[in-house]
Amino acid sequence: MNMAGNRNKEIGSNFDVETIREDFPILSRTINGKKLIYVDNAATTQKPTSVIKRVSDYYEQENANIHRGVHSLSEEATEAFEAAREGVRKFLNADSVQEIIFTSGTTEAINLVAQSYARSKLKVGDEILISALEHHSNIVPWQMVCEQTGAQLKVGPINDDGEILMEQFASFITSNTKIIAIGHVSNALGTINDIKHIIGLGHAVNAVVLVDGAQASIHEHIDVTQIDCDFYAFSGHKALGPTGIGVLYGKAELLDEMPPWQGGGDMIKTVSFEKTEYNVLPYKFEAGTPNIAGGIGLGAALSYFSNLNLQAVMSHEKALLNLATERALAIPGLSIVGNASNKASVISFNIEGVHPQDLGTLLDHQGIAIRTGHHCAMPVMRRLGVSGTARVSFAFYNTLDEIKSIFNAIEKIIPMLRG
Ligand code: 7TS
Repeated sequence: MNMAGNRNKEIGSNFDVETIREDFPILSRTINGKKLIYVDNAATTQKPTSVIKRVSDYYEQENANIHRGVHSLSEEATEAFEAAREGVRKFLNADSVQEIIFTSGTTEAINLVAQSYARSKLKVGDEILISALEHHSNIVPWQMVCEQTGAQLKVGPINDDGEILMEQFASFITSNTKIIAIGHVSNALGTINDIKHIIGLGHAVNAVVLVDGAQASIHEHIDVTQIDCDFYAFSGHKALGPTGIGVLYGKAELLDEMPPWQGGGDMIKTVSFEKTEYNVLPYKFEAGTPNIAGGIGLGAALSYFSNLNLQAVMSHEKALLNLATERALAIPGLSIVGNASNKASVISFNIEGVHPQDLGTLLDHQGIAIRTGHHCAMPVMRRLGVSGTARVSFAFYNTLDEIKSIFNAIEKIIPMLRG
C-alpha cells in the first residue's frame, strides 16, 4: 500500500504533489486524446489506489453480511466495518463511535436529522435558520419538515461577495430558532463560513446546529468536539472514498432521544407484534444491510488522508486558488462569482459573451473536467444575479501546471465562442 505520509514533506517545504498523484491511477488517463485535468473535485474526488484496493480486497476476501453471522467471514467483515467507524470517529474527533452513523451521503444525513430530530420536535412558531449559500440538500429537507410541522424556514442573507452578513444572520436567531443548518464550505462559491461562531450563536438560544461538511472534509480542519456542533454531515465520495456512503455525526444525548428514521433489520433489539425494542446507538439509525464495502472504503480513504500533512494540503490548495484567481482576473470580461475573503479552493466564474456550458464542452475536448450550471445551489445563483457559472474546484493532487493549462485553454476558447 502506498503510504503518502512517508513522502509528504514537512510544513513549509515543497508539497510533493507529483509523488502523491501516483497514488491516483485515474490521473494518468487521457480524455479526448489529452491528459486528464480533473478539476471537478467539489462534485466528487478521485480515489487513491489504497481505497480501490481495499474495496476490491473486501469483495475478494471478506464479503459477508455484518452484525448477524456467527461465521468467521461475517465476524471479519463486521470488524472491518466497525474499524472504519472508529476511523471516522478519529477523523472528526468525536467522543464515541456511538455518535457516528453511516448514511448514504450528506443528503441522507441531513434528511435523517430533518425527519427524526426536527419532525418530532418542531411545531408551529418554531424556526429553522439556514443561509442563502446552501446546497439544495441543506434547503429542501428543511422545507419538507416545515411543511410537515408548520415550522418556518428563515434564510440568513449574504453580501455580493458571497459571505454571510453576520450581524443580520445573528438578528434572525431568536428564542424561536430551534435548528440552524449551515454549510461549512459553499460548494458553489467556496466561501468558508465561521461555523464555530454560528454554533455559539445557536447555542446561546438553545438551538441545535447542524453543519453540512460536504465540501470541507478533505479541505478544512474538522474537529466536532472543538467546534461543539450538534450534527455534522459529510459524503465519502467527496473525501477520496466510495460513492453511496456518508456520515452523520450527532451528539449522543441528541441521537439517544431521537426516534428512528427508518425501520428494518439491524436497528432493532427485539421485534414482536405487540412491542418492538430499538437497538442502541449508532445501529438505531442504520436500518437494513449498510453499504459495507463503502464504509470500509471510506475508512481507507480517511486513513490515506490522515497520513498527509493537513497544513501542507491546505497551503498547496491555497497556492492553487491564488494562481487560478490571478489568471482568471487577467482575462478581460471574466468575473469571479464569489469573492469571500476566506475561501476554499473553488473558483466560480462567468465570461462575457460565453455560455458556461459551451466553455465546459470545449474544455472537455482538451481533457479538462470542470462543472458548469447552478451547482445545486439555485438560490445563491439567483441572489448573485447569475443563472449559473463555470466552476473549477481543486483537490490537493492538482498542480500549478494544470492551472496554467486550464487558463491557457480558456484564453484560446474565448475568441472561438465569441465568434
Ligand atoms: N452539501 C454540499 C455543500 C454539497 O456540495 C453537496 C454536493 C451536498 C451537500 C450533497 O452531497 P451528496 O454527496 O449527498 O450528493 N455537491 C455537489 C457539487 O457541488 N457538485 O456535485 C455535487
